[in-house]
Amino acid sequence: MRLSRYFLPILRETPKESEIVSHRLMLRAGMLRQEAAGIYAWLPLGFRVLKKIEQIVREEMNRAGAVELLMPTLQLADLWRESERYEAYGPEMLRIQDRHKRELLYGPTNEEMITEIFRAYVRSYKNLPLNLYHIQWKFRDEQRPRFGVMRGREFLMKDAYSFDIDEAGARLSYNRMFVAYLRTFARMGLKAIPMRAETGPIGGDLSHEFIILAETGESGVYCNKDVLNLPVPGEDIDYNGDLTPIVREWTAPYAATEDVHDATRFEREVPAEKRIHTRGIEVGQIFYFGTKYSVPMKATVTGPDGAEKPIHGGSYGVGVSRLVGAIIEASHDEAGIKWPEAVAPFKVGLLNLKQGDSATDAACEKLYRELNTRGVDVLYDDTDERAGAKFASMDLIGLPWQVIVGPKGLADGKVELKRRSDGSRENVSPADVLARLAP
Ligand code: 5CA
Repeated sequence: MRLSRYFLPILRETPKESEIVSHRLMLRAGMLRQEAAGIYAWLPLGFRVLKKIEQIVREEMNRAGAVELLMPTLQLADLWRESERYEAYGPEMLRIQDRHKRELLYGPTNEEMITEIFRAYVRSYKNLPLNLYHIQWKFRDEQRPRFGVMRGREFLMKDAYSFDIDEAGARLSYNRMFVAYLRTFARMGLKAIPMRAETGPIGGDLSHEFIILAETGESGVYCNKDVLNLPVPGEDIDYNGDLTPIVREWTAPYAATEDVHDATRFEREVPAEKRIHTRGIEVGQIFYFGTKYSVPMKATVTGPDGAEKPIHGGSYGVGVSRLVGAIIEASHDEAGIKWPEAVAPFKVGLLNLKQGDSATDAACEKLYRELNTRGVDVLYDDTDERAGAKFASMDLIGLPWQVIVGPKGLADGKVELKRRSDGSRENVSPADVLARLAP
């Protein structure tokens, strides 16, 4: 992509409405535009990151055996009356009427709808276990939308729903999602800690929140430092094998959100030097809620003995749009964002320091063409901004690599290769750039 043809409205000034660094950087880097409180337009750079995150989530869900579908954003109120959540959900639910005066709502979550789909088609335990998911916009009329995409009103969520014949089966499904979440967040360069958590309006008695430690997080959390160094399962993990040892290892060190924190246990189990009490960002939450929806909504299957049984369910959410902010909170410096390569909007920024100079233009065009041919995402700054402004913009938008092409270096056959994560720089030939960035 040529910057001169792109749409990247960078702000030089710090926008005053932003209270935390990720929100500030997303606005400054031209990723996001607020349209109403907690409702945002995703500008091209932000949209690229959102799609990268979504794709990682999708790949790890598929690997764990979940099946993707897509449910609508609007739902019928009557469906929620069946589970008795229509009144209970309260003012966070956005209620809408159509021209025929039918009551609709903009879905804050999809337990009811997926249960309705399940019961329409699945009759036998032989079709279980089943895990269906979608990645869809949700709406929650939060009392205090804030911190940009961290607590929005409209936000993108991945929500998966598991169906099993009994509790034992449902716990295996829960474990599969638990492990898939460890992998998902690690692939984004994050250390997400599973913590025991409250279940709130989703219900049930078994739940973990996946938390990124950060001072700017909204939840108070307590944990044992040991949990920060546990190994994340590799991509060869067998989801049909026994995952209990992994779940056990990850749930052995104390880790709990403040809602369920047990101070006596914390002090008894965790030596003083290993106690962490800080704040965190909840990037995902998983629930086992048994028959909470299947009983009132009559979602049953016939078991091996021929008897009808209500299915045991769980639901598993990831805050896809919140993750964009969470990753920035975890990875930035004074100059701007530092994208982990897996979620970066482009892998490389190519800077022409003297646009209009025939030698630098030719070298840049050649590199741009060759990188593109090899499938590397490049943002080529071919504008006639001065060098200082180009450096500042590139650091701000945080692409993992910068290739800096100026007349002085070129005279020696060299360009500069800068790594954004640690600021390290090397003078290399254009051929080496290709070898390094497009091996
Ligand atoms: N039905 C369940 C699991 S699918 C559910 O809705 N869980 S949830 O309420 O915990 O939401 C799942 C994830 O969505 C959260 O972990 C969080 O990362 C994200 N999320 C929730 N509310 C918001 C919000 N207002 N803005 C941005 N992300 C949010």
